[in-house]
Amino acid sequence: MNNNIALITGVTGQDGSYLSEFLLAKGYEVHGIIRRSSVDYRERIAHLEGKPHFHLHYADMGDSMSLVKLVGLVQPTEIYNLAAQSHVQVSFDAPEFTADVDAVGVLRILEAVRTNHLEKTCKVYQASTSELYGKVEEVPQNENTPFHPYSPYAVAKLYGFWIVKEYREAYGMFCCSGILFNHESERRGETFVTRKITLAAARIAQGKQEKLYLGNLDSLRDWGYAKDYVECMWLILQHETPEDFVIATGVQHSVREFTDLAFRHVGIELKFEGEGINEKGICVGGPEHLVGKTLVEVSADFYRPTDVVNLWGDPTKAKAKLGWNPAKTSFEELVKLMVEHDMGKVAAEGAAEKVRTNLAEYLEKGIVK
Ligand code: NAP
Ligand code: F7E
Repeated sequence: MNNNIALITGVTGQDGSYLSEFLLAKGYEVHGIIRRSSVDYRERIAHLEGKPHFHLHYADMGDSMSLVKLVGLVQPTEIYNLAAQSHVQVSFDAPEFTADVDAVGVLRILEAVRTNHLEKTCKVYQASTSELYGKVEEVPQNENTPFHPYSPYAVAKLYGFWIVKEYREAYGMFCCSGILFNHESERRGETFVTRKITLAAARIAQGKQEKLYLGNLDSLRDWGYAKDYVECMWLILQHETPEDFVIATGVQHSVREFTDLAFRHVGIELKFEGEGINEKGICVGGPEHLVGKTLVEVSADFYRPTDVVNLWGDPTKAKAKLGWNPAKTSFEELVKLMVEHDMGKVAAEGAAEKVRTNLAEYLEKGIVK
């Protein structure tokens, strides 16, 4: 009998797909939660469907009954709670839904474990976030830095963090939070800033998009590679004691720097001129027909009511206690692998992929944030 049974909420997401691959390679029986949708959204896990040790079940983070029943059926030894409304800007538009899934959803998972009397046999990993530091009170941020959440998303995630800590102390459960800083990949959702940039750079280079509109170019992030970060989720649950960990690279860059590098990789040199809402990225090198053109503009549509602008993680504890290597994939390698992937993806896009083209157009015009 296999004693390694994982239940992953958010299995269709960026992290859920990489974590599934990671756990299957380790010999786990992997169960994932999916939601019914009117369109196919299982692109990231399509290659895993049908594999003997990979199982999908319908449930929803807003539906306690479905979670209790599923935890009882699967009898997991490890739960990875990755499901969330994970877009910070969207959380301003849908704050109640965000709170229900990202805050109360965590409680529902913990209670599903207790209801099935699995407190002593099932460990729980909670996908926490650097957004908890929000309007930062210290730079760089570590496990002792005070929290100052600065969006409905972050406030909901703060509840998730504290309820996990509470159940650990009240019921002796092995449940912990990974406080993960931004992590990206070729599977990143297309409305997060990195993927929006790499796709736009590829489309502009191939003549399929005119311009890229962005929000705050000064915003600073500690960007890592999602594939490296899922290993840490597993390491946190293998540690002898349940503890919370900051997972980050320890290196910080601005949105402007990310943009500059992504465009460089497609052979376009940008020069940024102006300030704030008037800043523009002008092509000063590359294909002749683009030189002199403004390829990047700032749009107020992508500014947030409150924005987190200085995230920089200190992964010392994860390095020392988990033996995790935060420098496995550098910022430069990350940008390169995302751009190379998107150059291939855009080249393959044709008339048959009209839906994707529409999304690109909506993103460009700020209709979809
Ligand atoms: P993602 O790509 O947006 O995936 C989110 C997942 O949650 C999707 O599988 C989504 O399912 C699922 N989900 C949303 N609402 C649900 C509901 N009501 N019931 C069931 N499933 C639901 O996010 P990610 O980047 O992989 O991030 C994974 C987790 O880490 C999230 O909790 C996020 O908040 C957190 N986090 C992410 C980062 C980062 O930089 N990526 C950093 C820190 C923390 P559908 O496919 O059906 O929408
Ligand atoms: O924004 C700025 C924006 O949406 C990063 C989630 O995975 O990581 C992610 O949240 C920064 C922000 O990610 C645009 O204002 C400028 O300062 O890529 P993002 P995020 O908000 O950091 C954390 C750790 C999570 O937990 C979340 O789940 O970039 N920015 N211009 C823009 N952002 C977007 N999306 N689009 C722009 O055009």
